[in-house]
Amino acid sequence: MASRLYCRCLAARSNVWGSIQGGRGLVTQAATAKRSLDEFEPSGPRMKTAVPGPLSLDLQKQLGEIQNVQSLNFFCDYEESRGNYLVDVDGNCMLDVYMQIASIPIGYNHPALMSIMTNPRNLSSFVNRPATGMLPPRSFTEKLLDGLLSVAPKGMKRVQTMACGSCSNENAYKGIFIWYRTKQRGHSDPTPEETVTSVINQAPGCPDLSILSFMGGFHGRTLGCLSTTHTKAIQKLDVPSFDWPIAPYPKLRYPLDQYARENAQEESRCLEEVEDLIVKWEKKGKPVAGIVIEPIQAEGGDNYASFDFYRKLRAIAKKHGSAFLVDEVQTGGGATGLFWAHEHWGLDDPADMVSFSKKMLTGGFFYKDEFQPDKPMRIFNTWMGDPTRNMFLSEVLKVIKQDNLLDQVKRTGHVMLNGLYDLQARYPHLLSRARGLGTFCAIDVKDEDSRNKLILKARNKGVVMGGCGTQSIRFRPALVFKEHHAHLFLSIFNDALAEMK
Ligand code: PSZ
Repeated sequence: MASRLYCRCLAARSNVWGSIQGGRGLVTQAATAKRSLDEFEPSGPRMKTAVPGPLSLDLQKQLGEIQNVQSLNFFCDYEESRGNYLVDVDGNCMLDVYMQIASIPIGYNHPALMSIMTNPRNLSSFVNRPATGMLPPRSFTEKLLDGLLSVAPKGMKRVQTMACGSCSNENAYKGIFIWYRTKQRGHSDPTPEETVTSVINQAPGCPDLSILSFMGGFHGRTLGCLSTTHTKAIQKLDVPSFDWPIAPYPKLRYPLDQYARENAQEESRCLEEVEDLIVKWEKKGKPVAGIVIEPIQAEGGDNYASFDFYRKLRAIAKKHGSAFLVDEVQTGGGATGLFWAHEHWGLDDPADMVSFSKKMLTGGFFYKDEFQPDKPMRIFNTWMGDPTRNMFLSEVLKVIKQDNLLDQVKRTGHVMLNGLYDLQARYPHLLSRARGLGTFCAIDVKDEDSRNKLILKARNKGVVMGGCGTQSIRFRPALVFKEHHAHLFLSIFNDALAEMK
């Protein structure tokens, strides 16, 4: 199936690329009728310079004149990048197991996505970005049904698109607060006092409600979300914050089977603390309207809790009348082997809201019926997403289905995790705590400095990886990352490890 798809799309695309690019790059490949992912992309990394190379450094200097470039790694050549391989401006071709911070679902320049761009019937969608809350295009509902709602988590038939992960969570929180106040009042009509005070940031119009979050969680950097983000000081420093409760997230000891009893106790301790905090904040006059949590704390260091922990947390939210919001911005879209990571938990009582972005290509959140405000423009902004992103997502979902990519993820994830176990046995002084679900894997390095060195070493050997937490390396390949890519990655990673002192 995969080969047929690539063949068809490349052929369809070749003319357009030919006229735009004068026969360079992708067109040359189309002309020779490459038939599969393996043929579409390079057979392995190809390094010409250290990374960043001279051209990257030059461009970085230029950009540095107009903005902060301290987070910049290197400049990329997206036209030349293919599948699992990212090419930089110096012509280095690298196997990408980080994929733009976990946000590329089916690899670079996937023909199915290129064909959306080259279809002349889609032109007006790209040229005229609509205010979808007021003036959506004809196909808007159909595309949502065909795309996002075809993968809606259990218990949810409604979805609101947004631009990015932060604004998805930000609006989900607002939906929770509106739901909570409507529930408290018994209806949604404000008193005259509420109406007046809301405009001047005072109670009762702006009530003291809270969202409970977890230490080590990351939910975005906008002002509301930032109050629920607790990863690094640099993300929070100097910015005012809400006084909202922060619960401890379980710190599990590895290997898990060896510490089953201790870990279960640790999870119970955290759940007790959640209940205590809910009671405390209620007493303080800032009731917990909602609980937000990631299925795996990603930015915070790929921290896991058991499925049982999450089921119990869901029950606690219900017991106290708090909404339960699962942030699947980083975990959603298939990388854990199921489309949504929280499906692994086997909840009887579904979550109330699920937010997404990254691999879903559009931000947004699914929600239960009762979380829909009954008045217009309570959850609203200019674009509320982008219909062209929904078009891309529909294609991605087709490819996931046609090419059985979730099974692929499970198979590759198996190779990755076993390979990481082997490496940690071979380099016990450097590596520990290999962990993962599907290809959503991570490993710890002995300290932050060694972790950073290892990432740079591997990059110069042709593998792009990312860090998370204080000393972890996280793996976030695309869903088209196959077993042979995993073997290749493990071998290069091994070479980098062998050179570490
Ligand atoms: O440093 C940063 O701002 C980063 S690096 C990776 C992310 C943010 N991830 C974004 C993210 C996320 O992982 C979870 C679980 N929730 C929300 C967000 C925010 O999404 P964006 O970045 O699209 O606003």
